[in-house]
Amino acid sequence: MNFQGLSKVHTADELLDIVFRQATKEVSKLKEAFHGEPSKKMRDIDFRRIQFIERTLTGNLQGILTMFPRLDGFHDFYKELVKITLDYGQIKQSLGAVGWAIRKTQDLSGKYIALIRRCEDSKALNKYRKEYYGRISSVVKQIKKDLIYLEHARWVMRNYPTIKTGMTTVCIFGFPNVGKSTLLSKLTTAKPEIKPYAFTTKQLNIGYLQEAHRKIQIVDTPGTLNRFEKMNEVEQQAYLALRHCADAVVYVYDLTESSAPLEDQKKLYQTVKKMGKEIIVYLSKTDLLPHDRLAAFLKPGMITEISELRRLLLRKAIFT
Ligand SMILES: Nc1nc2c(ncn2[C@@H]2O[C@H](COP(=O)(O)OP(=O)(O)OP(=O)(O)O)[C@@H](O)[C@H]2O)c(=O)[nH]1
Ligand SMILES: [Mg+2]
Repeated sequence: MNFQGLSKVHTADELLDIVFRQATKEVSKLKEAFHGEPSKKMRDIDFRRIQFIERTLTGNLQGILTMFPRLDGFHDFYKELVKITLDYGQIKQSLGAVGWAIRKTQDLSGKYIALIRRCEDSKALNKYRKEYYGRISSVVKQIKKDLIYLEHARWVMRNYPTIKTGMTTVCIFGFPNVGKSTLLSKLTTAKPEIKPYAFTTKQLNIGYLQEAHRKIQIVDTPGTLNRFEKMNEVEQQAYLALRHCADAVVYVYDLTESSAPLEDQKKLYQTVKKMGKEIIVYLSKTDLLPHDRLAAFLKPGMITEISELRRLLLRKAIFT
């Protein structure tokens, strides 16, 4: 899913300003066109003014409803992501309020168009016009908080990772600083931030490993500690990707222990194992390891070479 295309939700004041300003411009064009026919001028202009405001305002509000993806249709990963980053109920309620404002604008416009049609007197026309502007302003102001919340939701969603939920996906998982992002950068063309300290990655980094017609999605996760009960938002994202998107996991061990004691890394491995996903063990930083240290840990199936991991992953890839 791709949330980057969501466009700004205006505040109530901005929206009214845009709509009324455009209406004023439209009216001055009409005034020029009707020059020389003062008798029909006022009523017709107000009639068209209301039609224009109705069209512009409902068009704008409808745009918000169309732009926001339907939460019910979300993949589980994004549903859960919305739940940890936003108030799911509030989004639904705010979208409902926008729908209400559209209907109310249509009702009011219909009502005032009917009043103006029958009106012969310019004083009454002025009164109706003012009333109409006031009532439309009040409708939009009633959804002020909803527009603010939807803009907040859009802003949060824009930073969501774009995961292709239909593609075979492998998550790189492990303690902070073990070399997960380095691995992603070696397997794919992705250029994640790599630093010699822990907690460098703060969101999911995504890359694609492709060869001929085979393609696999690789997700580099923020390093997580073995504390599933008290995860922060960043760690929760890593966990959600693992749970809902991963077909397999590449678990990275750093035997140099420059990142974490081996015992802690083993414990995290056991926790991940409980999720029931296929796990491929990759040993990083082997260039820094004495040969006997590596030999003591190495078991069949564990991978130390990028080329070997690449081959194994490509065998799992989907055909494109
Ligand atoms: N010598 C050597 N250094 C490595 C290797 N892999 C990673 N490093 C170094 O280890 C440090 C951490 O690497 P990252 O790839 O940022 O580690 P990470 O697991 O993504 O870290 P977080 O995002 O903080 O969880 C960097 O200084 C890397 O250059 C390796 O195979 N050999
Ligand atoms: Mg990283």
